[in-house]
Formats: sequence, C-alpha cells, structure tokens
Amino acid sequence: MEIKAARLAFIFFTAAVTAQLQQQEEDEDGGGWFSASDVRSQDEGRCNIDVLHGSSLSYQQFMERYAYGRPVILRGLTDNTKFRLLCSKSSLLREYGAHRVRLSTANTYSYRKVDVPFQEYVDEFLRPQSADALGSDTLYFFGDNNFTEWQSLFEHYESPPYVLPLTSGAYSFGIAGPGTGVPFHWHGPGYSEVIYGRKRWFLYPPDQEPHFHPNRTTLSWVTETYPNLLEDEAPLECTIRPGEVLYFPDRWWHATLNLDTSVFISTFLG
Ligand SMILES: *[C@@H]1O[C@H](CO)[C@@H](O)[C@H](O)[C@H]1NC(C)=O
Ligand SMILES: *[C@@H]1O[C@H](CO)[C@@H](O)[C@H](O)[C@H]1NC(C)=O
Ligand SMILES: O=C(O)CCC(=O)C(=O)O
Repeated sequence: MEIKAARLAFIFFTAAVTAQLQQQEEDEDGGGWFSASDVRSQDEGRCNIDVLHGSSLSYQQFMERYAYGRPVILRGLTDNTKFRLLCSKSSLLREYGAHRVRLSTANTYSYRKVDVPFQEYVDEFLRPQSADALGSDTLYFFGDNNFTEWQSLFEHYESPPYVLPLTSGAYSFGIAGPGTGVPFHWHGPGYSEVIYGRKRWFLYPPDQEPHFHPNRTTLSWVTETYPNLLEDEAPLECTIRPGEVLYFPDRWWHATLNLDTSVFISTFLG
C-alpha cells in the first residue's frame, strides 16, 4: 500500500516537473523573432476578461454567453504547433522573404499603405515602437495579405471552430515589434491569436466609446490616458499568449499592444 502511494506520488511529481519544463521551453521559444534574454519588461496589466479552457465551454454555451454578449479568451481550443513551426523567423524568411507585403499606418481612420519586400520589412521596419512616434507615421504589417501567395502557409492554420451562424472567416496575418499595436477602432466580430509573443488587448462595448486620439499609438494611450481613467472608464483587458484565442463580438471597440515581437493572426467573421 505504502509503496503504491510512493510510486504514485513519484509519477505525479515527474509529470509536474515535465509539464513545467515544457511550459518553460514554450515561453522561451520566440521562433527566432525574440529570445528569452530580450528585455521583456512591459506591463501585462490585469486580466478582467473570462479565460476558459476550450474543453470546458460547449459551442452552445459560447453562443449563449459570449457570441453576441462579451469577449472571451479560450485556451487550448486548437493545436497550431505545425503552423507555429512554419511561422519561425527562418522558415518565413525562406518562403516569403522575396514576396512583397503591404504595410499600413497604425492609426484609426487614415490607412496609408506602403509595399515592401518581406525581407526588408523584417530588416528595416521590425523594431520596438518608439514612445513618441505618431500612429499615423508608424507602419504596421497586419492584414492586406495576398492570399494566393500566403495560401500555402494559411492552409496550415487551424482557426477557432466556434463560428457564428451565416458567417465565414477571413484571415489577417501580421508580425510587429514590441510596443506596436493598433489604436481603438471597431468592426465585425472575430478572433485574434498570437503565434509567437504576447499581445495586450483593451476592449469597450459598442456604446462606450473610449477616449483616444485617432493618430496616437496604443503605447501612448497606455502611458498617458490609461493611468488617468476613472474606475467606470476602465477597459476590459487581458494579455494573450500562444495557445489562447480572444473572441471579440460585433462592433466592440478594441486596441492592441504587442509586448514582444509578435506573430499574429485574426479571423474576421463576416
Ligand atoms: C498576388 O500574388 C500573385 C502571385 O505573386 C500575383 O500574381 C497577384 O497579382 C497578387 N495580387 C495582388 C492583388 O497583389
Ligand atoms: C491624422 O493624421 C492624418 C494623416 O497624417 C491627417 O490627415 C489627419 O488630419 C490627422 N487627424 C487628426 C485628428 O489629427
Ligand atoms: O492584432 C492586432 O494588433 C490588431 C488586431 C485587430 O485590431 C483586429 O483583429 O481587429
């Protein structure tokens, strides 16, 4: 009896250590986009959005509680290990380095576009956001993907299975440096997932338009506006990591802040 208990305890101990080591490895795996030794001191903030394990929320519960109601973060809903490998820096540069990508200014209403080879984007544009730059002067790689060229990558992405009736998903894929992000805006419902890196999200319901300047960056909103918000002006917020997807309902205001060099993909349901 005692031997059995000891053996069981040992098995549990081993399993716990293995799980911990695996977690550590994942946390340190930036796919070559960043490494564990990089300074990653930015504030993850609090998390006041429901975070659930995919297996503990049925599709029906998702529809009743969240689909038309409020954001939710789902963990372990899909396994994108394969896609993640294909999104490592070396793999993406090998496949797509010579292809042109379309960059957009990171402001709310006027989206100036610039086309550059992906290799040039990585070498020249992909860097930490400076605190004083305007969003309207900052170029961000997100969306505007040429699906013919990116199809052989996107076909390996397993998108979140809980879709809304009468909608289909359209992908927007991007990579951007620490401190970058998109300032407040809204559109239809969808999902956001980080493949590498962490992304901090801020959301407000459709009837609660946040205070923001359309040409300022999310970084400046976080450092200058956020600390002065009254309690009832506080956003819903959370930082998402690989293995999690954030769902945002129709017309919810949202802004993002990448805490690391991040590789990310959204699925817009329209
Ligand atoms: C997308 O890429 C394909 C293949 O390189 C090219 O023929 C096509 O013109 C591109 N489409 C757009 C809209 O740029
Ligand atoms: C934002 O920037 C754009 C492009 O530089 C400019 O046309 C627009 O007037 C600016 N908007 C505000 C509110 O400053
Ligand atoms: O991933 C981002 O930084 C922007 C995401 C976003 O705004 C969206 O998916 O609508």
